[in-house]
Amino acid sequence: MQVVYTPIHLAHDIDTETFMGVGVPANEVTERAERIRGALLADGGFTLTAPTEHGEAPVTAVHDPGLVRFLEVAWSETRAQNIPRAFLSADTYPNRSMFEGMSAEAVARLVREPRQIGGRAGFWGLDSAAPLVAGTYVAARGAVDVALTAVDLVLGGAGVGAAYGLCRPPGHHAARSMYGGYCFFNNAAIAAQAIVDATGERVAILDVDYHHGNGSQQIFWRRGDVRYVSIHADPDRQYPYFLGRADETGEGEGAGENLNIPLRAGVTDDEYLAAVDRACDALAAVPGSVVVVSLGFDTYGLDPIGDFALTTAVYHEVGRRVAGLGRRLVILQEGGYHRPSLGENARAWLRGAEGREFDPLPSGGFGAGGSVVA
Ligand code: OKP
Ligand code: ZN
Repeated sequence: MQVVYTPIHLAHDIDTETFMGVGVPANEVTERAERIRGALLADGGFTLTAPTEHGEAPVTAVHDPGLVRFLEVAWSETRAQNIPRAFLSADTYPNRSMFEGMSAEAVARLVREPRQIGGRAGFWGLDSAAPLVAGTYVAARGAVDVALTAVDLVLGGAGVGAAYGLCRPPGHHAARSMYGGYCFFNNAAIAAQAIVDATGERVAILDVDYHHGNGSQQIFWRRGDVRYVSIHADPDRQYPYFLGRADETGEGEGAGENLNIPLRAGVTDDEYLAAVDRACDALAAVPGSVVVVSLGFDTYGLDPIGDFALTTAVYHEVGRRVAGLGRRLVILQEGGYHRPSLGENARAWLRGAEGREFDPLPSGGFGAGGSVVA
């Protein structure tokens, strides 16, 4: 399988994030993508391909141009104001209650981007958990190019059945006009839109990251041409807290096109596979030839921010079942924060999707003595 990768992700180099106001070691770090790249190279069955530049048009097909402009200048604006900090996070968010009781006209007039960078970050941001540093914009654009190059490979007519985009930073929390949750641009949504535009077919997104992809859901909420199906931790106990429940099914043209499958803490391989089968039924019902997969490994039993109990073996089986849909697959990396297992879990999933056997490392999966395979 072809793996689209770029070292540009290294520019999004963060070591700290904030969690409930406290600085903590960052989860979404450069080592994640390097681990995966190392394990796939060591496997021998994967070929690394560099992305090609796709420009801004596919980004603004999905995102507000104002979000793009904000992300582009956010770091230099922060510098220009001599705000001493390792990364930018918002000062004030426009909480919905700030505008409570006002007419729609008043809200439309008053809710606008302020001038000060701490307010601008609040205007465009969901939370304080997506640290924005000097290289964030370049890396986020690079991740979009990775996703779109994976789309090119699959639509290219060379009979490619699946391609994997090693996107970093991830994307599924980013909405049309919002970044957050370690995500800046919604790689999977941009890919899905590009596939719709290129093929005129309906497209389905399967999101198997541990978290609900609120951004993908928002972008396609009223759309009849892109179905969003997600298996994730119940938002009653997990980020993003405010979306991801089973009764969110889409509206208008998109009514019935959004399927959320929230799961309890401690979910086992068997319970998870039952959810995958439900999701696959919903994907199989969509006419069209391509499925975009938002692939996360924060469902793994040892993940530091997840609470599922999945094993490496289940990823092979999930990949196998998803490939069993008989659709072309654009597989894009989202989360997964237990760094020692990331490479093996990705290798297992992608081998399953290719119809290759499960061949776990004798070390129990943590490969290369726990060091980054370069
Ligand atoms: C991004 B993706 C950890 C809080 C983390 C943000 C989670 C973003 C996950 N103490 N909050 O879906 O993997
Ligand atoms: Zn996640």
